[in-house]
Amino acid sequence: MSRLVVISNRVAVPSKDASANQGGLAVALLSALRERGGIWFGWSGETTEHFTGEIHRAEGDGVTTATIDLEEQDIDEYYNGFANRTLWPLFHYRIDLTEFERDFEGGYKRVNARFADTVRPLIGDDDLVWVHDYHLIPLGARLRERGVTNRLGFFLHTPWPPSRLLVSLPSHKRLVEALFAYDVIGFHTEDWLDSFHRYVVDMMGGTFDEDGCVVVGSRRVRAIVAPIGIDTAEFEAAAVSPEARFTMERMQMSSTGRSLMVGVDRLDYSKGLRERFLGYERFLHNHPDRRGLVYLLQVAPPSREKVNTYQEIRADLDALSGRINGEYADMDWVPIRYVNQGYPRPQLAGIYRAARVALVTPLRDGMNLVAKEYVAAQDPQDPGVLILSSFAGAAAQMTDAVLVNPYSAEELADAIDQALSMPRDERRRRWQALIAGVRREDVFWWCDLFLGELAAVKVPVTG
Ligand code: GDG
Repeated sequence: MSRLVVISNRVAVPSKDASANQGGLAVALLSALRERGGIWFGWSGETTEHFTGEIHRAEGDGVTTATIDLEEQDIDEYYNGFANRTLWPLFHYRIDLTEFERDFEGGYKRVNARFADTVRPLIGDDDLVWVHDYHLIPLGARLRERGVTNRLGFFLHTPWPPSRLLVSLPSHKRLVEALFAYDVIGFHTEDWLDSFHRYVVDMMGGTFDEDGCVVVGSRRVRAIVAPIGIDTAEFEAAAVSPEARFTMERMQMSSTGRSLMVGVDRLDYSKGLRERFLGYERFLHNHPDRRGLVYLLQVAPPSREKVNTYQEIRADLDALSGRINGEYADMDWVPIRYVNQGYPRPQLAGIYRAARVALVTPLRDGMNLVAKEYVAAQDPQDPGVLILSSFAGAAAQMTDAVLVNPYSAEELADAIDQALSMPRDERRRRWQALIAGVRREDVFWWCDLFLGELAAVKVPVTG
């Protein structure tokens, strides 16, 4: 079995501590690395005055990580710039928030070249190389230029936007051409894959060969759908752990007789928090009889705080939650508990289990793992209801959720009413269908699917 080299912007630190805040992706990649041997390479999260390319190696729990420090300017232009001010909003259909700065692009190119220079000597002849996410799209091409002939895979964790949006990026052609350095490219859904194929056919004259690979000139690439899952078994166990039980009791004690609805999202405009609050406000307006009997706990740990739009959304949500609470709260009830901190995973599992309803309503999301975690954490005898945006990648698999258009306050209000009134039989029927999928297509399945495709590439591309 070939060794694996995983490359992503940040590297997960291996840990045996179950309460460590490790998501499913980290768990799956670490387990693949343990099984195959290899290295996980990325940015250390630290800055340095002058980039040296010095590699910090660490061994832990059977996995080797290798990280590099970047300069302040790199982080401004590459991470806070091109990745999170240009590509992230553009890939989430938000041209209005997309910033087009040449400097950002310069930084993006420079950091991808720095990654290529430093990781190159760590790649052995037969290694599978798996690059992750929009931060590192050109990395494959930079590695090819440095003589890497290995099988190279790329997985995009975000949506792939329709061509009409993508072309607003001045360098869109170069970005897509760079993807042809990879052998396999993975997307979460058919929708994102279709948008990619359409771009390649319409804008680059691409065709398909007999194996279903897309061909442009002398280059061909296999683009596949590989929907990511969670570590379902681990999450189901976490939901009945003593820590989760304790959390549930704490939640129940603080809200006797009231139904909890939960939202858990990084504080990000793509997650539809503003629209969710407005939908909930509409629900309270439309259903005076329900006031005081339900509350929304929104967990929203801040992210990307150096980017202006993230500071703005934070201020906006502070004001909006304050306004809704001011309008509807009573002496013994507050409709929204809005919390800007994260919780350890077992506590999170307890919160999910205590919640009668989950509101997972992003305006656009590559997949959305919270939807799957919520399902995994439910009590099979008395499960809660998942309200899920049709615009999350997860909606393609989770068709037994209550699917909504997150832009419509009325639709959200109706969905909340439907979820709170749903009889136990229907809740169980929907949940059983959902959990079957979440168990079958877990994160290990996803990892095997992608690596299986990559390992099956017959002749590694040369040069
Ligand atoms: C990107 C794509 C795609 C959140 N709050 C806490 C906490 N979290 C964890 C959740 C979940 C993870 O963060 C968020 O994952 P999502 O999938 O919802 O969203 P992104 O961060 O935007 O991830 C997304 C994903 O990549 C994988 O491909 O699904 O579409 O945008 O696991 O539980 N974890 C803990 N405490 C918190 O308070 N421990």
